[in-house]
Amino acid sequence: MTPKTLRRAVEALDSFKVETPSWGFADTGTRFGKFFQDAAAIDMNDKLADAGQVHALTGCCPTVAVHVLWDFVPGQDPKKVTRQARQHGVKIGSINPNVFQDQCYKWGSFGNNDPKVREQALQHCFDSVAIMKATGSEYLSLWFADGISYPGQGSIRERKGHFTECLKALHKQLGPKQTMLVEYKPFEPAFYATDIADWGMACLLAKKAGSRAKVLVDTGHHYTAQNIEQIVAWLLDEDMLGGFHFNDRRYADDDLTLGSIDPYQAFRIFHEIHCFASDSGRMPKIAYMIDQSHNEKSKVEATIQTVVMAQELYAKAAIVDHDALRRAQAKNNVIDAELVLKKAFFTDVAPALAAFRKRHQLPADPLAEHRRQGYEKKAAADRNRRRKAMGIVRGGSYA
Ligand code: PSV
Ligand code: MN
Repeated sequence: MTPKTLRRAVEALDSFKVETPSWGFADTGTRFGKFFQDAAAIDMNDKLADAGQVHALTGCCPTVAVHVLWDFVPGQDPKKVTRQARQHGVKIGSINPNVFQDQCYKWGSFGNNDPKVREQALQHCFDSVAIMKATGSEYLSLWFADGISYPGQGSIRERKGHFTECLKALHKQLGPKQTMLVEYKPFEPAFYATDIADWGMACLLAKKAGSRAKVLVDTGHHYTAQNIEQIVAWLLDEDMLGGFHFNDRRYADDDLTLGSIDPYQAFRIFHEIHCFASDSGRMPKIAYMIDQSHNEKSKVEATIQTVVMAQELYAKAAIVDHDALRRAQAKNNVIDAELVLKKAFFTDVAPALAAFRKRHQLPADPLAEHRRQGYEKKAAADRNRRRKAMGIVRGGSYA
């Protein structure tokens, strides 16, 4: 790296934060079964401890995304959770309402044709805004499992109307510093017409809801050949990009570690953001989050691996020579323009990561340090002992 690119990359790393998901530390599975890990978090305190460990080692994950029904059992005091988070050196980040697992949502939540169910879903989201206020969270992150699985099953336009009304009502509850993120997904669990299937639908709904509603791009929620960075560029240009859920995929919403399949794609996404910042003179406010649930990899290790990969790709994208790119583009010099991107992508940014870690008194190799500390072994022993004391028996089929 040159002194100039080194400085640019370290500056970029200084401002880059990525949120970890509480659900990424707990036992999880596929719809065919669950495989348990001894070190998996049992409760909220464990999840926050794991998130704290990732932040302590990487210095870039100060907040934790929480899922309301998975993390906040009814009657639980959000202030207590906020205190627990602080004890583990992190803060509560995005609040994710859960309007998809209760039996009443069989036919949808905001898209349901029963006004009582829509009301129930709205009330849950209002309660989630109250949790935001109690925990000091800035983001309400909305994902809906709504949709229909067969042609003719429901009125697509009527469902769109219900979504518009509910999102508008929800937006009215937000405080001036709170943002509502609308996530889209083309498939699963509905398989014919998901109500918010793509970025265009999410963008239209967010615009109708109000100025504090933005789009959330989950990198796993696209068709295989889709050009995600183009979507990102359009959303940036419309001032509608609010956040990301990072993961990698080969086929569908596979929840693979970021960069494990296509690191160049994540680089190209980050490049669009840095390029927008360089053209407009302002770095947009974007909530970067991870949305991965690992079954085969150790959860904390996989999270550290993801964070380090995100930092690396973000730093590479930060050193793209925008002037050279513009010059090549102006002359329609396709090869040179492409090579500007390739040059940054293939630059070894290890010196920038080392400088960032040194400057923040972080371990030189977060994963190696995590292993050296024996965190996982200790967590497994403690959590197994507590499971035994609580009479939690795991095993068998999907639980
Ligand atoms: C849905 O697939 C999703 O991406 C949503 O963001 C959920 O909140 C999350 O996964 C749960 O893992
Ligand atoms: Mn997601």
